Amino acid sequence: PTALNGTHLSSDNHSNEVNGQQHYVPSLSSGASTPASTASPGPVSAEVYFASHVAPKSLPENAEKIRSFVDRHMHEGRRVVLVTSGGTTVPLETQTVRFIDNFSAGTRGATSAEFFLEEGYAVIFMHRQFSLQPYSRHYSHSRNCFLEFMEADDDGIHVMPAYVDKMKSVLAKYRATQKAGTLLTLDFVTVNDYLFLLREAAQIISKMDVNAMYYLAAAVSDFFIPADKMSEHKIQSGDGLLNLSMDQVPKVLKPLVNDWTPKAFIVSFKLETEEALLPIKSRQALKRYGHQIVIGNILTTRKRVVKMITVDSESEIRLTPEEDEVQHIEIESRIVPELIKRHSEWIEDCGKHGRCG
Ligand code: PAZ
Repeated sequence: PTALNGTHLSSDNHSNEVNGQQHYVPSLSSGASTPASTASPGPVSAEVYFASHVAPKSLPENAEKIRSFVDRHMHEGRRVVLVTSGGTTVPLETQTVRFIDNFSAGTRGATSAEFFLEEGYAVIFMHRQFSLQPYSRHYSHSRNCFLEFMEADDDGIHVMPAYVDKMKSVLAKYRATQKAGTLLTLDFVTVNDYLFLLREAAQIISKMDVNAMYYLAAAVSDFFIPADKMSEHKIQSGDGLLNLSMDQVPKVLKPLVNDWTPKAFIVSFKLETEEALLPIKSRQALKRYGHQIVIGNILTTRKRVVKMITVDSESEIRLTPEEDEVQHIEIESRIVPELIKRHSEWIEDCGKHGRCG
């Protein structure tokens, strides 16, 4: 889902004369819900996208970090999982004042990363800047501000006794992960940052062969404004309505599966708000991209129910009200072990048949 804060969208294309300057004013075209929109030409290929967009400046430095992380853990015989987390943005202007955001706090990704680490995986945590992160997530949310857990007296500052056990346990895991060097965090903001970083990471991780898993929980924009059509400066509000026309973001799962990292075990997420659409869209994705699992979730119930869908199976993980509300079990503690089991089967099958999938 996509939200545009404070900006009204309408459905006619036009360009706009502001202060004698011609500004590109995009128009909204999101299919059936916008009857006046032009017919969709479909997404450009990933190849065309990468050839016509500029890579983020941080890419070479991040590539180096990924390379040495992967080399080290491959050498030490660890499996690697790339977890994507949080939402991507779509800027409306090159000098960005406004942008469209995608819903995701990063809870799914950050929580899952902790469980992968506990199970011995090395984790590349590719997350939206300032979204939740493993370990710190327990205290960084406004409802869980760390100041609420502290008290001060003449001896200094302390954690309040009621919270010591939990904080000690989180801190111990955090320090152990730091010591082991099993967590690499990399951030993105825009969908462009995300696409370039994912491709770069996948091409490096591909040397892990079947020992790599992808856990694609980020909420990635479906529509964007191509660089050559974007307004350089802040779009002016003087003329009233803003009309947006957006292209479809290329479907990079296909080259990810087929070209960038063909032997990895790939899990994607599908978020819907209509229950009936979830299995249909999940199966469509599996068929279209040929990866191993889609985890389907509904916006309002995502913390207690998910569906795991493969080409020939469908199962559900559901927390009971007792588990959810009283024991505060996190559903990721059930999702991750199940995926690790399936990853092991994948590795075994690939070894037996000499080919994967
Ligand atoms: O980060 P969060 O816990 O708030 O939300 C997680 C999620 C719903 C974004 C994730 O589980 C998901 O479904 N990601 C894929 C979204 C999509 O279909 O684009």
